[in-house]
Amino acid sequence: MSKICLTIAGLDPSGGAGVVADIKTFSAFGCFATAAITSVTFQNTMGIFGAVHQTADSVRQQVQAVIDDLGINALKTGMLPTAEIIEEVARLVRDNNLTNFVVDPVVRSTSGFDLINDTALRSLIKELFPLAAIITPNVPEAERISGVAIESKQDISDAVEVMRELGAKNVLVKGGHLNIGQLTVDSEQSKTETHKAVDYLFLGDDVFKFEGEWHETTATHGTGCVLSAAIAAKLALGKPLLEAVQVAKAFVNEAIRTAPNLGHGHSPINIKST
Ligand code: PXL
Repeated sequence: MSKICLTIAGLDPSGGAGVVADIKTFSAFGCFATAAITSVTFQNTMGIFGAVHQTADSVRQQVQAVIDDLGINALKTGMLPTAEIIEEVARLVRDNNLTNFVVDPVVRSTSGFDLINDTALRSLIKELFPLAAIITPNVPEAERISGVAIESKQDISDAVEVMRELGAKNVLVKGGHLNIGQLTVDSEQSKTETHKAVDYLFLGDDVFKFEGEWHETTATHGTGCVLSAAIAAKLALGKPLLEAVQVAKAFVNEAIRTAPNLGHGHSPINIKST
């Protein structure tokens, strides 16, 4: 029997981020994809030009229809633009005892468009953090949520401590934006600077470090969406959180490495079956 995954997120009509990216990711992992749309955005690889948000009632009816018929093995949230939608999602998760819940605390698009307002962000923290199996902020998101300016590993730990005080259980901080320069000495004894994309997973009392290769690329549109969807898919398949994150990280790395370079801005990444 297929495992059912649900994404509750925005529509990016150009297909790189939001529910389209999530659906492709769920399918790539062999799960059956379902989707509820929180906002119709107008965008392409160059930027976001506007959005029309759904009402809380629209989101409730979309999600409830899926729950009542198919059931859900795992879900993720992406763009949740209003406090009303967030409160409704929290009610749906609580009332239906939904588990394997991944919260991607989407704040801003790669191109700099605000995808949530301050009131809604406060509500997302209060309502959804305690319900989530894991939250997956990138560095700018972790900074905005925690109020900690992040420049080092210690800053990340401090930010995670604040996020845990705010109700988060497990936290994956995506360090792609951190760009930690590391001086290494190559075979010719000349110094070259290399970058690593380092993510930290705070899982219970443990911290796991994931070092991915750093891709000097602008093809990063939708990476956060795909990562959180991949984690949800593995949880739906019954895998533990650590394995889910490991596999999801490798999946995104490969998708960035083989990105198709479409459009004139930030290309989408290459979501394909494993
Ligand atoms: O990656 C954040 C994100 C989430 N959801 C939607 C988006 C974006 C970024 O562009 O468009 C719909």
